[in-house]
Amino acid sequence: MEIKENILSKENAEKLIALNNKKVIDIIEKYSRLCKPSKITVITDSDEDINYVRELALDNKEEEKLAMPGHTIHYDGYYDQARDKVNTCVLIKEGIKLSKVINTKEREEGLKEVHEIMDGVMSGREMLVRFFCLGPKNSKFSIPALQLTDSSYVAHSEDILFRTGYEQFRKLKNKDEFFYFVHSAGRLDERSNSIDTDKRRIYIDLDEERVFSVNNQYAGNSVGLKKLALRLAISKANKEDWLCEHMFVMGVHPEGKNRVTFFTGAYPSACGKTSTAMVPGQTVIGDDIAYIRPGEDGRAYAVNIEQGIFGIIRDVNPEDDPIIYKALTSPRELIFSNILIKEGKPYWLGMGSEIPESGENFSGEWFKGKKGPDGNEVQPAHKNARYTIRISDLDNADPKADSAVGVPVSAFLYGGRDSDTSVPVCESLSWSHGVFIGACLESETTAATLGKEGVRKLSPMANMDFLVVPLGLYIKNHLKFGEDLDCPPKVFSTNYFLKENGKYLNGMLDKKIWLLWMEGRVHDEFDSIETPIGHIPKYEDLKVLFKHVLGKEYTKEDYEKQFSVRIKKFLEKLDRVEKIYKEEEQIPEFFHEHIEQQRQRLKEAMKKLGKETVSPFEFS
Ligand code: SPV
Ligand code: MN
Repeated sequence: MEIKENILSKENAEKLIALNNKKVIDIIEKYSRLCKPSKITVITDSDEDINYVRELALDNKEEEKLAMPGHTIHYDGYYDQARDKVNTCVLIKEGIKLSKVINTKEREEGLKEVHEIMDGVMSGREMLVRFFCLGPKNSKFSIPALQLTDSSYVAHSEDILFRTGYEQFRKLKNKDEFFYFVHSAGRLDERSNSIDTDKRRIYIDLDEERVFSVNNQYAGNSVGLKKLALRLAISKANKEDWLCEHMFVMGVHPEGKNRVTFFTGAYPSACGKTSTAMVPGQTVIGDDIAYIRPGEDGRAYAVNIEQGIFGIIRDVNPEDDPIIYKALTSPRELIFSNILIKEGKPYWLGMGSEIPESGENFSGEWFKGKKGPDGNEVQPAHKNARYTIRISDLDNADPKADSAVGVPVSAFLYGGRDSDTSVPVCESLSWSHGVFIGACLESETTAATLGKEGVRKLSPMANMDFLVVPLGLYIKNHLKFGEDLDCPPKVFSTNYFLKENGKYLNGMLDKKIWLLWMEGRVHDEFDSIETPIGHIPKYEDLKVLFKHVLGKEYTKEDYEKQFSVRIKKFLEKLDRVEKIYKEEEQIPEFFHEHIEQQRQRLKEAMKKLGKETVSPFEFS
C-alpha cells in the first residue's frame, strides 16, 4: 500500500488487506492523499474497534458524557442545524437533464470544486474507515457501504443507526459493488464545530455511486448512510425493479385479532412519520428509509435499511410518545443532539416538564433571552434537535426487524402537513390512483431543512428532497412496480394537520384510529364511502373505533368537520400541482389522466350538490 506506516499502522493496514478488495484500497489511498489525515484508523465489526470510536468521540469533544450511563450530547454549529438543500447537488454530465425541481451541477465542475475544498481538509486529524451494510445482512436487499470520515460523532452515530458491514465486505471478494462516502467536518472551532459552513458541500456522484460531504456535521448532511445513501439507492432502484422510499415500516396490530399487517408510509420530514411508526400497541421496523422489492408470492416486501432512529426530540413526552420517552430517560447507548444540558441532564422543547433558564446548548452557554449570532432569540433547544438510538432498544421493536426477506407490505401511506385540504384518512380508488395521490403530496416546510418554515411545497412520495432521477421516470417506475405485482399494496393518504380557526381538528392519538381503519380495510372488514377523492371511512365505524380504542366519544360534528370534502381547496391543489408537473418533461400519461378525472369528479360533485365543501353524509 502507498500509505506511510506512520499514518496507517501495520495493524490497520492488515485489516484492509484482509478484505482482499482492490477498490476499497484504491479509495482509501486516493482520499488519504487528498485529505491528508495524520492518522487512519480502520474499524472492523469487533467490539474493541467500535468502542474505540465511542471513546474517540469523547476524547476529541465531539460528544460529552451525560449523567445517565451511556448517554452523550453532541452539538452541531449554530448554522448547521438541518439539511442544507441549497448546497446539496446531484452531479450530472453535460447534456443530461433531470428535473427542474432537482438541484444539479455539471459533474466535472462539481468534482473539481469539492476535491479542491477537500485538499488537506483532514490535516492534523484522524480519518476513520468504517464498513456498513444497508439493509439486513446476507439478503438480496443488502448494499455494502464504505464511509471515510474525520468525525467520530458521524462514525459513532452510524454505529447506532446502521448494521456493521466489515464481514459483509469480506464476502464481497474483489467485487466493486458498494456505495462510498467521504466526509470531513472541515476546520473546527473551540466547540469542535465546523467553521467553514460557507464552503459546505454535499455532492452526489451517481456514476461512481459515491457522495462527498464537507464542512458540516448535522447528521442529515454528514452521515453518509442516511440521506446520502438514500439518493444513490433511489438511482439504483430506478434502474432496476424495486423502490427506495422515504418510508417507515411498521406492523399494525388490531386489538383482539391476533394478526399483524405491515404498512410502509412516506411523510416529509417532521410530519409525523416517526410518530406513526410509534403509535402505541403497534410494532416498529424502521422510521425513515425502506427498500421495497417484489417477493416471490407477488406481494411487495420491505426492509428498513437502518437499525436505529435519528428522531426529532421536540414534543417527545411521556403522554404522546411513552415508548421513546422511556428509552430516552433510561440507561443505554444514545446520542442527543442540539438540546439543552444542565448539570448533566437533558432538556428539550415539549418534553412535558419544566426547562431550566440556563445551561449549555447549540449556541454555547445559554440563558433565557440570549440572542444568537444572527440576532434571533435562541430557544433552549433547537426545534430540529434529535436523538440517536437503536430500534432494538425500544419496547415496540418488531421481531421481524432484521428479517433477510423483509415483511410483506399491505399498504402504502402518504401524509403531509396540510392545514386546509385533505381529510384525515382516505383510500385511493386503485393502485394507479394511489401513485397519483403520492405524486401530488404537498407539505408545509419544517425545521428539518434550512430555510423558511411553513411554505407549501410539492413533495412527491415525500421523496422530493432526495430525488436524483427525473420526476417523470420516478413516478412511472413507481406505477410499474405495483402493476407488476399480483397483489399491490392498498394506498392511503393521511393528514394529521387539518386545522379550523388555527386549531388542530385531531388529537395526537387519533392516528391510531386511522391505522386501525386502514388495517381493517386491508382485510375487508370496513365498508367505505366513495367520494371524488377516494374512499373515506363511515361515521359508524369510526365511532366504534374511537370508543373502543381510545374511550372517546366521536361526534357526528367532529366527523363532519374532519371528513368534509373541501372541493374548492382540492381543485386549487390540483392546479398548483399541475403547474409544477407541466414544467417537467416526460410525465407519464396516467398522471395527466388522473388529474383530469379527479378534477371532473370534483366539479361534478360541486355542481350536483351546489357546494364548495361537501359533508361526507351527502356522499353516502
Ligand atoms: C429527515 O429530515 O427526513 C430526517 C432527518 O429523517 S435527516 O437525517 O436530517 O434527513
Ligand atoms: Mn427522513
